[in-house]
Amino acid sequence: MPIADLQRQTITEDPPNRETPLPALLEQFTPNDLFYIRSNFSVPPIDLATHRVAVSGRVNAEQSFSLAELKALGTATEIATFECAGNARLSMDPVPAGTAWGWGAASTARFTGVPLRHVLNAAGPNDDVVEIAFEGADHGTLDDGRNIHFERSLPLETALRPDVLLAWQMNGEPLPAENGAPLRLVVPGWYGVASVKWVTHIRALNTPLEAHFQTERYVYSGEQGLADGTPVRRMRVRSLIAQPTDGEALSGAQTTKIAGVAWSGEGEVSAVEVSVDGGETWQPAILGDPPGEGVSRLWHISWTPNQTGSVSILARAQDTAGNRQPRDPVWNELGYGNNLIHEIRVEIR
Ligand SMILES: Nc1nc2c(c(=O)[nH]1)N[C@H]1C(S)=C(S)[C@@H](COP(=O)(O)O)O[C@H]1N2
Ligand SMILES: [Mo]
Repeated sequence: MPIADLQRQTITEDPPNRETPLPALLEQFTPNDLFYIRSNFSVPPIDLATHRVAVSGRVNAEQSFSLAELKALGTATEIATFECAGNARLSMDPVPAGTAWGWGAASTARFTGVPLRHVLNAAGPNDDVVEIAFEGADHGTLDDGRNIHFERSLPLETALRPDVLLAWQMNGEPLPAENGAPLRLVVPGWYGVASVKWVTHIRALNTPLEAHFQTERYVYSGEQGLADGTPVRRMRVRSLIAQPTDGEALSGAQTTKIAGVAWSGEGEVSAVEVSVDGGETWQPAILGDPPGEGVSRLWHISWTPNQTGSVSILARAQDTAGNRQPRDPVWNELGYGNNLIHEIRVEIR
């Protein structure tokens, strides 16, 4: 399908949650109008002209910055693949509560903004700082009645990484409203939740943040082999088949391309293997140029089906840290980090 005909699939309209159509992942950068959206609350109204970001807490000089003042601190561009930690939640058994993500809660873009460390250094964090907290303008009421803003924190050493940005541009365009305009955090390699949208307040803390979206959500609980409360951080290795798509009909005895993307937040993708017989046998895929750690890498194979009927295609990736994908979903209570091997079925006629 031509890219112009692709559309996001809306999972919920308000708050906006939308999946990227998988064929769009074959573009080096996911077009802005196809980038996935994950929001816990409604998109907050923000006056772009007067928007300021406050930096406070354990710093030498509390201050606030206009967008123009942030831009004057320096500009950098980073390519990042974002994935929601809840991606593929629907493939868990039983399906945990939470946004009903199929496979499309992932996208890649080029983000431009100021390295966060320049902003922090301008305020001068005190020696006792352990975390930096970020508050978004979005807010809402939880089931238990608490009215809160979206708030998350990063360990200080992560916040000071040179590739962590406060970004105002995505793929050379102003950040779309649903992706956090005018300013969002970008934490390459980490599950999307780290990349706080609509940032209004940055606080330097001398104790770890206790907040709903920090300690009650986006943590692994009830997963075998992991301590309860382990925070969701680096993206687990994953490969997705972008072409053909699940349920597509193909003509037999014709060569078709099976293509997709793979990434890992824990190393570089070192191999992708494809099976066209439901996982009995596997062949190595041809990998595209390495795009850098944490960024999605293209792969493909050519395939000439010599049978008719329903065929199951799978693709699995490995990374340089030795991580592989499980065939069966690994379950946890909140439905995070499910990097099981992607499987689709096609109909050969
Ligand atoms: N302020 C705010 N930031 C947020 C969220 C949110 O609900 N509010 N969702 C987080 C989650 S869970 C993800 S996966 C990413 C999604 O970014 P996107 O909507 O640009 O794809 O934003 C993160 N930042
Ligand atoms: Mo997410």
